[in-house]
Amino acid sequence: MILFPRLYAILDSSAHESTQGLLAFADALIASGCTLLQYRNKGGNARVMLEQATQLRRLSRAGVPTPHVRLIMNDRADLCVAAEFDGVHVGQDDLSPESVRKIIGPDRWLGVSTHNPEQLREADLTSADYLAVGPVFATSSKNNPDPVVGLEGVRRARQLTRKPLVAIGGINRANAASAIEAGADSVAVISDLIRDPRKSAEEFFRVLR
Ligand code: 3NM
Repeated sequence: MILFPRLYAILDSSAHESTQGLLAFADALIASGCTLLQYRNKGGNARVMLEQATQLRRLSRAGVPTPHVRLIMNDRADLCVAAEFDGVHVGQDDLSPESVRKIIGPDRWLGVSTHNPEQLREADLTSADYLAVGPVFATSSKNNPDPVVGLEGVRRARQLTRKPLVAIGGINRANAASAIEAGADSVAVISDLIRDPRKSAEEFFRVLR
């Protein structure tokens, strides 16, 4: 069983105007102690993705000897390997967990998004290292989100798996603790980190202790 960080920061390329902005955002998160970051780029230009991912990898290895920073690639197993990332996160419409596992090998992390108990049960049977459940609350960061599952959805998910469970969707500093109390091991966040990542991450760590 892996020790899962409480805060899972998502770097969504659409929230940043430039690669420099994205890197500065990642730098601030790492400086505040964030050790698990996902690179998400639904724009889908593979060359841009690989370039940004490679720079993120370089950044995460530079500077002061911080604890190992894990970088997870959204959707793309090929780019995960190419950019020397630590794992892949897939949704229900991406490559299957087993196909991804063949590409990334046994050691990298594999995460799977689920939106209802049936999907969670199915994902629990795969080699996924962690499962996500959401959207817990309303979110404006995802196109066509599934119906909100609420804290009840987190509680239910907790009963269905022993894998690390990540709550996602509309999580902010005010409600993060409730997601953990409902059984999540970690919260994944886009919006509530964007304005002031350092301050926000520090506050997340405070409420998630
Ligand atoms: N996946 P925010 S909700 C990327 O339900 C993503 O699987 C979701 O962004 C799911 O923290 C979501 O801004 C968006 O709500 C999370």
